[in-house]
Amino acid sequence: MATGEVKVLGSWSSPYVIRTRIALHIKSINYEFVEEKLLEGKSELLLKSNPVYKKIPVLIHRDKPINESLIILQYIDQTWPSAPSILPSHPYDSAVARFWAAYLDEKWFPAVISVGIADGEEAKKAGIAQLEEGLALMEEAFGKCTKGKGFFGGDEIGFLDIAFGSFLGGLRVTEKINGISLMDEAKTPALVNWAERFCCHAAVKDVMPDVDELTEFGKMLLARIRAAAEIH
Ligand SMILES: N[C@@H](CCC(=O)N[C@@H](CS)C(=O)NCC(=O)O)C(=O)O
Repeated sequence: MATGEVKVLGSWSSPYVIRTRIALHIKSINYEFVEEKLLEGKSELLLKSNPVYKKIPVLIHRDKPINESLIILQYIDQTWPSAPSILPSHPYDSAVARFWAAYLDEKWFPAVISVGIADGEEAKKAGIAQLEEGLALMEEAFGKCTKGKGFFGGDEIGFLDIAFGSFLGGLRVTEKINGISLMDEAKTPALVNWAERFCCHAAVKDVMPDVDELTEFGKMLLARIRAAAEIH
């Protein structure tokens, strides 16, 4: 593939960017990674490529931008349809995977952020309870999706593995900062084994951020969010 044909605008810490990179690795697609330094301001290329949300990731394929990580995953799967596929081939399995991915984005990950920026113990407790409830749902969903295999996608990493696995860094940071254990052997044994397999996978291991580094970054980001909330 010609150099410059595929570009990813992103940053090392973003779970949504990690999704895009894992999908490209699964399909063995070479790409150029263009690091966006969001805290220092957004590049012209980002503003031009994602004028609606102005967010990363952006996948640029043959000079055309594709936005929104879950849409990018589907685009990658359709554009490079050779095995391994990312979305389940059966319409029902595909619908279930997309349902849980939307749940994680709309409900569960916002609870991770809410724990980070919680104002007081009560708000923090409520966020943690939401996280635990969500993990219990995902443990149950894993049992149904995996059909006795290693991943939500079966024998190989699929759409829901990528959507959920990209949030493992944020979950571990939350556990570390708060001195709590949320995904553990006692509560979610299947997810613990799945997470270990996922993080060791060849398509994943080089893009999963180091937990200590992500914790430092997360603390700085949360402080900025809190400060901004106090100002406005
Ligand atoms: N729904 C989007 C979320 C992307 C997102 O929130 N990206 C963050 C980085 S983790 C971002 O670009 N933030 C910049 C901003 O909000 O201005 C997706 O799935 O791609």
